[in-house]
Amino acid sequence: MQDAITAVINSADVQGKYLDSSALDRLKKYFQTGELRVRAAATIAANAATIIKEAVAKSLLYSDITRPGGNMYTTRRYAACIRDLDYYLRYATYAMLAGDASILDERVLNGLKETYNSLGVPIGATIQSIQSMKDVTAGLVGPDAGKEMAVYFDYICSGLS
Ligand SMILES: CCC1=C(C)/C(=C/C2=NC(=C\c3[nH]c(/C=C4\NC(=O)[C@H](C)[C@H]4CC)c(C)c3CCC(=O)O)/C(CCC(=O)O)=C2C)NC1=O
Repeated sequence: MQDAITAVINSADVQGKYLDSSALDRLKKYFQTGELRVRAAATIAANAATIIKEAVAKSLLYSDITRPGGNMYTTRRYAACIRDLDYYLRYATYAMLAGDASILDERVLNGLKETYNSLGVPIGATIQSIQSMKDVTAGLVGPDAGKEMAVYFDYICSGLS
């Protein structure tokens, strides 16, 4: 896993150089948003269950997915879906704190699309529910932190599609 600091340092190190001004700007931006990131992570942690519940209500409930024949039908599969959404929210929060998406590649997206395809988990509906989490989260943490979180929710969606 990388973070904004190691990403900048590793790329300078590969070239055997000190940090140039654009690398320093990136670090400065990251440090300036530190407080914002920590506050957003605390708010998300305290409201995770609510965020997921509202996102599910907006995107998945009352659709064919929750009826017989749908992939969320039966308590076991419904619970698996909620658990997956909790993974996405938690790992997007880690990535937002780190200011880097690499943790998503390593721990979430690796092999996920293949798993979903082999189990018949609908990817379009999954993306829709992640987009709903993005909206609900932004409503809770505010537009600036919401924009930061959006980067990583979108990253998961493009990794799935
Ligand atoms: C931390 C990284 C990580 C991820 C991301 C993860 C995902 C993941 N989701 C799975 C299943 C599943 N995922 C879903 C999810 C959904 N079905 C829908 O219709 C909805 C659209 C959607 C929820 C948004 C369902 C229903 C299953 C069970 C499918 C089945 O067994 O038939 C499985 C198969 C094994 C299992 O059932 O536990 C994995 C590996 N596991 C991990 O360790």
